Amino acid sequence: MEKTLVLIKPDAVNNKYVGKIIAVYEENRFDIEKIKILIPDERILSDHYREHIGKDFYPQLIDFMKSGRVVAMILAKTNAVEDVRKINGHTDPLLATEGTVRKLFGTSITMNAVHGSATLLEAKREMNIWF
Ligand code: 3AN
Repeated sequence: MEKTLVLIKPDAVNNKYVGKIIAVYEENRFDIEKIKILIPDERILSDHYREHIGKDFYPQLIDFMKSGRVVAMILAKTNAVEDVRKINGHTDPLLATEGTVRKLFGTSITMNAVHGSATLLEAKREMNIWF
């Protein structure tokens, strides 16, 4: 079964959307293989977001991600990586399709509620970082 990493970000945890967001993945037939809640440190985040180091939004992104608790999950299903990306929606909640997690629960391009791995290779790399 294909696996991918999903993070529920501090904005969504603070807004008490964890249950609602997990329900969306379960309704889409994902199995929760692993789950934990943590406040990520700089080391985890700089590894996770290494492709963005040096970009103008990077400091803001890291400050936001370490500002509170994050729910990290490994979700499993056929075609898990692509399906999570579809369910999550566009990076910017304003541009996300109706019904997607980011449209429903995100508020800005930084506070966009969830992360899902971009590719199978990234999923393997990110699962090792968080679990
Ligand atoms: P996605 O999570 O949709 O794959 P990435 O990997 O391009 O998006 O970006 C990682 C995270 O960095 C996004 N989830 C978002 O929070 C933040 N981000 C990306 N682009 C911007 C931007 N232009 N301004 C602010 N934050 C951004």
